[in-house]
Formats: sequence, structure tokens, C-alpha cells
Amino acid sequence: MVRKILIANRGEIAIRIMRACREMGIASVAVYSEADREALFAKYADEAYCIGPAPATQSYLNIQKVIDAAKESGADAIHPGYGFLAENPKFASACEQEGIKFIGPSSSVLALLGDKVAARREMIRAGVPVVPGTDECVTQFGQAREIARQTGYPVIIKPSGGGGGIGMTIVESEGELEKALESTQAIAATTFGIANVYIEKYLTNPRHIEFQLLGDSHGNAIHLGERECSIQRRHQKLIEESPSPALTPKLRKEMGEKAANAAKMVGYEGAGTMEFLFSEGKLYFMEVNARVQVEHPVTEMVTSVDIVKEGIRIASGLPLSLTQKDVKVRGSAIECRINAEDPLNDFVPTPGRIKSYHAPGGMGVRVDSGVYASYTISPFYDPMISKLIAWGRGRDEAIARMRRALYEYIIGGITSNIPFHKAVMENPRFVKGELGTHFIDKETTLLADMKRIMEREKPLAERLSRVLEEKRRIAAISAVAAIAGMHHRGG
Ligand code: MV4
Repeated sequence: MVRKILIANRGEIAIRIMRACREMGIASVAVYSEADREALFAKYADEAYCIGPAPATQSYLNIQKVIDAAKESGADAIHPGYGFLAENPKFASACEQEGIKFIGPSSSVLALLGDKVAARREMIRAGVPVVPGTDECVTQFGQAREIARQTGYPVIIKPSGGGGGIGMTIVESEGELEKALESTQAIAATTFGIANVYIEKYLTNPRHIEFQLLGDSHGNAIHLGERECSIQRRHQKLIEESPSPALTPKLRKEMGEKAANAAKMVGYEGAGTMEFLFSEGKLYFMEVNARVQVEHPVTEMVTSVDIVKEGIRIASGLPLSLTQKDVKVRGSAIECRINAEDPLNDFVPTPGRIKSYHAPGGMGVRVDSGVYASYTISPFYDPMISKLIAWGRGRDEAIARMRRALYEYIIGGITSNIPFHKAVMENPRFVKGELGTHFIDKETTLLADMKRIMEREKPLAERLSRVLEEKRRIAAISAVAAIAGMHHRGG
């Protein structure tokens, strides 16, 4: 087993990984930027190293600084978390060169899956269904026109070096195609350093469904069922759940097995996700996310499998601790990403100091966070405050529990997107499980719903937040101290 892990990440995911380390008797090393001196994750670790200024390019994205900290601390493994260097083949390769175990797939598998055209071709070979489109990258207008004529319009042009929806262009008709091809190639070149693009038939308002995979170094791979992540805005997921209300047990088993088999075929090691779009009863492969994902807890809640621990075991050369037969999906779990952003003002980020903080609890509730009362959310990084996850025996119970937990959640001093989540949890189509990737745009009442809910809850919110306000708390503590002192003196 690895003995000491450096966590090349920050915030809630750094703490999530350190928690697994602590349970496994593994030492943890944090690296933090100058902006994160007071962050919880830097205090939680057994050791911590400052690796540079606030901008991520000078700290969390600096491969050499991370490697140097690993060497200095004597860490024998690095966990990259999500974002930052997580899917960077150069980083994985640097770890391999230094004899430090990168917790995740090999650099060559990362390179293969990072090239979306190559990944698509590999999945076709593995028998995974893909959206009709190209199996090579498209360079010439003539090529593009032929493919689009075969699939029919609309089509979508995607950068091969991209992923996650960045830089994609939807094309409605042949007249727009040539310009769209050129501009997408130009965007791809500047954003991802490579102009390669590919074309697919465009699916309108599909559902986003992804399978959680685990592969070990002994040639085993399993799936832990799926998550639905259709509630997203500008490629930022906001709500995820497992299982998807859209899948039948038959389709889950079929596609889960195909996905696991494909992972086996490419020699995938660690935790990963195979992303699909679901449209008119069918699943189509999109891309592989070769990392542990933000939304992994919903899968943990319904399967009781600790995905981060499995990843660490796999990196240590151990076989998976369970087989496909052992995987049982029980009940339903939902995750709300609690962000420092204003849902009433186009979701603009609202970093700042959290003056008062009270996290929900109780049965079936999990909060993964990296914040505390008086912590200041930095404008340098993504504005996620925490992840609130609720489990129920069925989806209805999970929703009821999530509503209850959202009511308990008090974050004073900054604006959060909690009202948005409250509105969605009351939305009739959400409650019925009628989801799609255009849900937020299509549900035009959400803004008014949020305002109505905030108005309705004002008395409750005020009553709860009053007991948490700093000034009053300090006054209350001094009062108690004075009384205690009085008793002590026998007064
Ligand atoms: C698509 C699609 C429709 N048809 N592919 C976005 C995330 C990335 N992993 C895949 N994405 C999409 N791929 C086909 N063939 C719709 C999306 C998509 C999307 C695309 C552009 C702008 C906004 C979007 C929002 C949700 C899904």
C-alpha cells in the first residue's frame, strides 16, 4: 500500500481525499497557494507546503512545484483530484519519471482519452454506441459537407482536444457549415493548442447520463451504475443524481457492462466516468472523464462503495475489493452543488467572507465542504462552497430530504445558489424526473419561483440566522461566561 499521498488539489476534494487517507492509515500532504493559507484542507493535512502565488498557473497547475513538494515530503503517490492537473498526461508522465505513483490512469491512457477523436474511435472498436458522425478529424469543408449530408442537420462541431462542452458549435444548415468549421478550428487552436475538430449529428435537449467505472492493474473493470447530470448551466453541472430516472434496469446493465468492458480494453486504471447523451430511449457515448468527479458521492451513497479508497487501493497494485456481482444500487441519491453565486443575477460569482455558517445534518444527509464560519471564499478559484447530498429509499424521499436539508443550510455574509436548488426541488417536472440538458433554459418560472420561496421563507430564515450571527453569539457567550463566573463566586 502507498504510505504517504500528496494531494495536488484544494478545497472540498482535497479534504475528501485526505479523509480516505486518514481512514486507511496513510499520511497526507497538502500543497496550497498563498491565497489558501487559511483554507481548511491545508490545516487538515498531516503536512502542508506552500507552492506559490494565488493564480493557479503559478501554483496548482505548476507541475514542477508539485513534484518538488512530493519529493521534499517523501510522498510515494500523488492524488490529482479533479480539474487542475487531473487529466494532464504530461503531469502523469512526470510522476512516472520520478517514481511517484500517479493515482489514476497511465499517461498513455490519459493521452488516448484526452484526444476525443481517438477516444471515439476506440469506443467504436469496443462496441460502445456513438452518435452518427465522423471517426476521423475533419479538416476540409468538403469532408464536413459529406458527413453532414449523411447524418442530416443540425450537426455539432467539436474540438478534439477539448471536452466538457467548451468551444462546440451547433450548425443548423449547410449554408452555415463552412464558416462554423473555420471558426471552431480557430477556437480549438487557441483554446486547446490543436485545431482538430470532429462532427456529430446534433441531439436536441438530450439527457446527460454517465457511468461510474473502476479498473484495476489486474485487468478487472466494473461499473457502479450511472448518474444523471442533466441540470447544468453553461457546462457547469448544478444537480446530479443516481440512479437516473430515465434508465431501465436492462439498459443500465447492458450499457454498464459495455462501458466496463471498454475500460478493460484500454487498460484503464483507477476511477473514471464514461459520459453519454440519452435521447429517444438510446445512449450515445460522448467522452471519458479520466478522474474522480465532483459528483462521485451520489454513487457512493447508493452503492456504499468508497470510490476514493478504491482508487488508492488500485494505485497500490491491489485488485478491486468487489466484483460486478457485489455491486447493488440501493435507493436514490441527489447532489446539489452549493456555489457562491447569485441565481437572481445571472449566477455571477459572489466570493467573500462567510460570516455565519450552519451545515445541515440528520439521517441520509452528507455535506462535503472545505469551508467554515469566518472563511473567505477566494475570487481566484471556482466558487463552489460545498456539495450537499441526500439519500432516500426512493427518489421522492431523497427529494424531500434534500428540501429539508436546504432549509437547514445557513450561509451568512455571502449570496449562495441555495434558492435555485430550493426552486428546482419544488419544480413539478424535476419531481417527475422529466429532465434534459436544456432544463434551466426551458423552465422559465425558476426566477419567479426563487423569489416566491425566498419571500415565503423569510421569517424562518431570519429566526434561524439570528442565532448564528457573530455579534449576537459573542454577546451570548459573554453573558453565559458572566453568569458562570457569578455562580463560581457563589453570587
Ligand atoms: C452534444 C450535444 C448534442 N448532440 N453532442 C456538452 C458537453 C459535452 N460533453 C457534450 N455536449 C454536448 N454534446 C451531440 N452530438 C449537446 C451537448 C450539450 C451542449 C452543447 C453545446 C452547448 C451547450 C450544451 C449543453 C448541454 C449539452
